[in-house]
Amino acid sequence: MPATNSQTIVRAKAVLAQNDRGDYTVPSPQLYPHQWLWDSGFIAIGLSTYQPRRAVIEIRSLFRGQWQNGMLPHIIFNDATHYWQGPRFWQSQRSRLAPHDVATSAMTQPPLPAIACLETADRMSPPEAQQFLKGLWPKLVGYHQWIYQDRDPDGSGLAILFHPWESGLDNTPPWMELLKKSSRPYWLSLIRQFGLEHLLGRLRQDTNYVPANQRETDYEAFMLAHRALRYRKRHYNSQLHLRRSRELVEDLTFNSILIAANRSLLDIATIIDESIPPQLRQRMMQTEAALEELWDETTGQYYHRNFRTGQLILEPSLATFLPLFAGSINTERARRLVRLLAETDSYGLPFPVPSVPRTSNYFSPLRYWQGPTWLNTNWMIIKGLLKFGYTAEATKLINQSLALVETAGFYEYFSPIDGHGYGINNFSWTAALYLELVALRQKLALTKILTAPVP
Ligand code: 9WN
Repeated sequence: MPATNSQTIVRAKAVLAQNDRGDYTVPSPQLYPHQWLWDSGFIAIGLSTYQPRRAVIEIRSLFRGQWQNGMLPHIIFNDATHYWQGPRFWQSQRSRLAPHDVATSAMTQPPLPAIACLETADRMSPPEAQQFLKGLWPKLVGYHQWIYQDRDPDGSGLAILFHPWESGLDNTPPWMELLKKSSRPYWLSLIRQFGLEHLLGRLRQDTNYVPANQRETDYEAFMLAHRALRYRKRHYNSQLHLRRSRELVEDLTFNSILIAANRSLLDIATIIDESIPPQLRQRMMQTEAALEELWDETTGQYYHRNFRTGQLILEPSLATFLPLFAGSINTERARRLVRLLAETDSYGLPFPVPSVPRTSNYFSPLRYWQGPTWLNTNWMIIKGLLKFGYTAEATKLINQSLALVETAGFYEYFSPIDGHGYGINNFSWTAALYLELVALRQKLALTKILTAPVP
């Protein structure tokens, strides 16, 4: 029996309270016991629906981890030891740019902060919002400047990612296709050749909490770790890594979110009467134009691009819909994406939106970013549909997303085939975005009433 909307609201707030560590919220006390960058963005958006001041604290605490060059790392560690890729794995002190008082990872994640700041400020009184946004302004600008200086050295407008962890969609097929063809340590190749991947599995901690068939494969997990260690070996010298690494990706997820974040930054500038440094503004415009280079006319979809070869990685994933969230694409492309979203053999499954279309060889309804439906990507697609005026489609997806949680619980992800919950339960962004989607549905309903013609 599905829970009612009001019961689930109460439970969502309880999940967030349980996972609250005072200044920030852990995604899951068992599986992810530290602070993550884009998680805290989504969590703040959910918190802002009923506790905007707590949302402000959530966002501010992300900047504890900011590196001297402006980078926001994807994880800020506390002293919890049961995360296998923790401070000892990263050793952020290998870089002189890392903060001294807190251990962090050494890569970023999709740039949610400006988006979360704007969403939160929208739910605060104007003077409080001004104070909050003004306080964070230099740090936010510093982060966006870092993205361009460090990750777009040739000035193409598209940010280059070093690792799929930076995209937030760890084992997404476009990255896995690239890494499959990449160089790997000889021991990993031998293990694969002799079918001994299960031995690697014993070294993992994530599978203590979630069945192995719902996470990335052992081989994928160790490929990901290996790639991070390569960067560590270079002491997180990004210039060196850009020169030497072959696996560099102009990632569609990251760049679409970057455009949305840049647009939020522009709005924040207007609210607090600040101006964006001219060079940054110019790069921001370039990203919007350059995103179109990731479009493939034949298949009518957007893709990731291999930075080294300049070729699109023609491996489908739900990232194709995120240019809607960016808001910068033309209406004809938006129309084609909306049509694709409804295709019942690929994305229009009973519990949408799957992270990979059913037609893909990678598709598995319960394996992490290779099939399941996630609430954060649904939220971005919903916002994208609204940006292009597809209110009926957005409302339908809001209802489907809320029903998923009401029926299955606060799981990390859900089967797009039968709606079952998988991954860890009581996952923070599922709870937070449930609350956000309830608020969004109310707002849409109100707008409909207010704009209806008077009889
Ligand atoms: C590695 C915390 C994070 C999310 C990512 C998700 C997963 C970590 C992991 O969990 O990644 O960063 O251990 O697998 O893929 O999107 O931010 O919820």
